[in-house]
Amino acid sequence: MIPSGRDVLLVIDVQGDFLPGGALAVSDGDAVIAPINRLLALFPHAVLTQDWHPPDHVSFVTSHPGRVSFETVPLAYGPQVLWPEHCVQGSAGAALSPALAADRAELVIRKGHHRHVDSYSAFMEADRITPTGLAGYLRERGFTRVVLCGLATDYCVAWSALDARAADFEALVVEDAVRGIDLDGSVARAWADMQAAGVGRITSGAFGT
Ligand code: VGL
Ligand code: ZN
Repeated sequence: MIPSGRDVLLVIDVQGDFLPGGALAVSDGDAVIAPINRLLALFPHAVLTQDWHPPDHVSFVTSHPGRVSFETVPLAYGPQVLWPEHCVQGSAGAALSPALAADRAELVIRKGHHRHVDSYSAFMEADRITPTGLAGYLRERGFTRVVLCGLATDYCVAWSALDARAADFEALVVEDAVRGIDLDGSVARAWADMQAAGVGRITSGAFGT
């Protein structure tokens, strides 16, 4: 399959803190970089995201004394997993991986920058009412299909894919170009939720000649 001018590659959160050695390292996370770089060379249009939190962000365990990482707490907008501090604005861990062939990307969306609201999704913050603006951008550019890859399968990739469908885009997740965090079966749940929402599953080898 050759990507068309209506296709956009959406590369989620390939940042130091999600890669081996990072503050919230995704197991085998660096394995996504080679297939993503191949896709970046093939797709005429690409958008990247960066998780981009203020130092006192509500998703950080350090903002909730007495709690531990990976615990879920109720917040005004719903349940929130507490994470180790990660992707703090301007920090080394928040930088895109230098191994990522990011130069041709046309837009970088930063998300999670509101102190009191998390944003796994590239489209909509966790309060489910604050848009990032990405849907409008993609629509105005004439894209109809979003091809997703990056980190992590069960959080930012899945939430972005589900919101792409909710915003009426076709959505495909590249299964060999994602890796998950997997808290209590969250990877299997994410794939089931995505399938139910009409998100397609594909391999990077399907793109090209
Ligand atoms: C992510 C947890 C917290 C992700 C971001 O990129 O999937 N996960 N912040
Ligand atoms: Zn985050």
